Amino acid sequence: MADTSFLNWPFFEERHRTLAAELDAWAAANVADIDHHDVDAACRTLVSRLGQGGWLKHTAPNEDGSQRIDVRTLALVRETLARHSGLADFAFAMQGLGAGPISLFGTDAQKNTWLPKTRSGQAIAAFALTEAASGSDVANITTTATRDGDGYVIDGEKYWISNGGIADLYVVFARTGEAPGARGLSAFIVSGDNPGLSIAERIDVIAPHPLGRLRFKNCRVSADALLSKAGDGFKIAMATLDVFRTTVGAAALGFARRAFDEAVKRASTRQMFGGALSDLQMVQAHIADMAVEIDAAALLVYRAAWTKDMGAARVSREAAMAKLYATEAAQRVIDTSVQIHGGDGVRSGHPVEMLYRDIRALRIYEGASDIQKLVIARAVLSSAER
Ligand code: COS
Repeated sequence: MADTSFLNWPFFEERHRTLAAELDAWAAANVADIDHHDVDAACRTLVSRLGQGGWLKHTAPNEDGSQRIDVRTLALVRETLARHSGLADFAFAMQGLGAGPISLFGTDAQKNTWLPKTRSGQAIAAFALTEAASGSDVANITTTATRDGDGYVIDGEKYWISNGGIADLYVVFARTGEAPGARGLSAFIVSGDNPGLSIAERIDVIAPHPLGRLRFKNCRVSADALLSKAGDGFKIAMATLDVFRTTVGAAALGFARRAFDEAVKRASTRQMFGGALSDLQMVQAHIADMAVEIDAAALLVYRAAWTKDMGAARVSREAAMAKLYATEAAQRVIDTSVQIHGGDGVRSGHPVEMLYRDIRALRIYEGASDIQKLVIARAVLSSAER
């Protein structure tokens, strides 16, 4: 098992330490045997196992409102799953992100309809925000939702939607036009079997997972599919990302820890120049750099998670710092681990080769690194103005 001394930091409680140990043992027994050749089937199996194992309950509060989302728990689960399997982390994360707007903004009826199913693994969730021309620029969304009788009709396309093609529910962001730009968007819950929703394209990427382009054509939803109020869509998206961006940093941290463990194992056992690779000071320097970056990333991730759990209304700055640093640092750590492994590091199917492919998208999705810098700079400048 990876270094767990960080669990003694003051950000954590005993329940977090217990959960991390139990999940590590569960993941070791439940994710390694899954065949990844059919990613849709693999994801369905993972969601089902994660539900049966009781882990998905952490992605959404209970229907009676007795439990809030605990961001430290979400982050620990993602970090732990990511050490074992990128796809297991993906399956868990998307249940959280897809159901996140319902957990945070849904009515009791909306929560009662969907959250028991996403928590148990009976329904797969997706977050449909991005479009071809509005990945980073959310205020530029062109998909429309037009009022029609007592409901809405959605028309347009959504691009790069994780779980697109296998999800049972999509939270869809569309322009309702209360005002130009960010203030004219709304969020809707759309069932995967809505006849107005189709999959226009499935997309293959370097770390395969279910991903698609969605087409909405005369897609009718009732008024009770609307989350919060018309015009609140942008804030719903940002508030959801405030929670989940921290957990992207946590997943990157899990990838980095695995790459680090593999590098240390390799450096200690590989014989070269009459001794172990780890006897060489240049290799020791790499190991020191990796160790520092991992601890720095963990501090930022769990600082952001703890701040949110302590009741902060907004953690945009902290979450952006956590995601930016942890994903960029993980890329460097994994690249160094590949280097320490030599040829084996680029052999298809080797753990560090898989990590090298797994990490790249994390610097792009849920707000590219450049966007995180924008969020951080805006927060700093606006507090300097005050
Ligand atoms: N929580 C609540 N409200 C928020 C918020 C948050 N985290 N962030 C912004 N808002 C509010 C602002 O306060 C503002 O409200 P008022 O109009 O009442 O003042 C409104 O939302 C618009 O905010 P802003 O002016 O910052 O919007 P911009 O269009 O400039 O966009 C960025 C800001 C670029 C930061 C935003 O579009 C973004 O995060 N983009 C990346 C999106 C992303 O992660 N895409 C990936 C999709 S998921 S794979």
